[in-house]
Amino acid sequence: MLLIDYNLAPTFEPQQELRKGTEFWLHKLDTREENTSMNRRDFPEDFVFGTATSSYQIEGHGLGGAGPCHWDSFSSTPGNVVRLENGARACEHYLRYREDLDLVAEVGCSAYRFSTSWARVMPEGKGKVNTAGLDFYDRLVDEMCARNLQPWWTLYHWELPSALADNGGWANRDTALRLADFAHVMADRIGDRVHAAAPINEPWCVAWLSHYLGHHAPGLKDIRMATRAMHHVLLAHGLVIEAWRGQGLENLGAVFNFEKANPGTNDDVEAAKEYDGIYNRWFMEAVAKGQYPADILAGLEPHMPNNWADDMSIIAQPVDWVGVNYYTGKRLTRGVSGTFGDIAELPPHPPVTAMEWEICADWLEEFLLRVDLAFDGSVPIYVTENGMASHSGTDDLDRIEYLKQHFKAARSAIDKGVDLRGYFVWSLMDNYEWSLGYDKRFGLVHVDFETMERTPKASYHWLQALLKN
Ligand code: GCO
Repeated sequence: MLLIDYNLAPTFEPQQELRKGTEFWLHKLDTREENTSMNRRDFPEDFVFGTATSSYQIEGHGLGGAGPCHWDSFSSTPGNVVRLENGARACEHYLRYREDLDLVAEVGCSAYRFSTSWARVMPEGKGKVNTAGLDFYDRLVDEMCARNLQPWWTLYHWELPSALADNGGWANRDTALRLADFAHVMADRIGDRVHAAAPINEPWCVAWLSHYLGHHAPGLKDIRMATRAMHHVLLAHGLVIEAWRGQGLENLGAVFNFEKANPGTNDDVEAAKEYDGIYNRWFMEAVAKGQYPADILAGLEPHMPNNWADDMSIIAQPVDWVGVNYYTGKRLTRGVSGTFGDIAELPPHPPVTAMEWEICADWLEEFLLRVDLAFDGSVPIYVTENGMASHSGTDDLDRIEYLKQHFKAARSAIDKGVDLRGYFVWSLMDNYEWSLGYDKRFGLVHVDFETMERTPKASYHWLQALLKN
């Protein structure tokens, strides 16, 4: 196995040659003809291909007796979400899940990554259960099994019940304990059929993005709340793993999101290192090694909850696999010199996606190698999310090219010895992209948000040809 010593200090890459702008990039391609350049046999036979979604983004939170969650109130507060859009209707997957699972099966995937809404199952976050909610997930899992799709379950993908938000949400340690209760109730019902499970989707988003940057619910910008959330979300991960093991569940993992931290200039190496520490190292090192990176802890320690170190053994329980959610990287500089966490982003280099996210498949390969190294090469890895938002409608040649490049990067990581076992495309269909509402379309399948009609895009057909080849 190739070992790379990242030494966790990013290096500055001068802008020798700007990658080509998206338009030029697209002109070069006739991706449909190039279909043959990649094929299913490039990956091991038992390699898992899947698509991913999350509950609040697709189900229609207004359906089926779900309780209010913090995304409902955050999105109804002006300035937080474009056009005050929310997930009340979303893709109406709650009603159309059979049709949606048909689409996953027909594209040729063998797995489907979904999440369970806490507020749908426990409208108050604890105690009384909404039977219709539990029944929904029971049917959903049955329908996956009926289509030979492995159910890949994420317990929590961000819709915190409002009753728990009222008590301080992730800044309150109690929320971690309550999540473990929810995990237990859910696993009692669907644990016998799920193929793999992870407690939390993207702890960085739950903590830093939502409590320090304020971009996601609850929209806080408070270092103390953020620090507590940084720890409690990991504690929740550990408590849920513990609860599930106690119930006999197997194949339990952790899903992290990663972003390449590039120094904007030669003077920005420290800023990039700090960004990398908060974003990439904090969560991964806590789970892999049971410790927080010292440079980041130095900034956060004054705000850490009492006796936090006692929780590290719960957090670092062994996992059976690690999920990598990867989309992009940033070019960073220091905002106010010397202030912890004050890091500014410089413009991305083209090509970029509709999110203005720089496209670079090499960084995916780098993270796959890095995660492998962090876990001492001992844990299977899955790409649990990767994909792009595009404005190109159903003729999404850009998405085909994006996926092709990233599949190749994944293949290359396997060649270098990474035990990569699967790849989930984000996302099955266009959906609610959080504070960016319904404009940012990540789907392999187009959704008309008026009629709810689903139309497979060119990328869907490309993937189908690849997987059935
Ligand atoms: C995330 C989430 C998804 C997003 C996707 C595109 O990474 O933010 O897992 O809910 O929709 O990543 O931003």
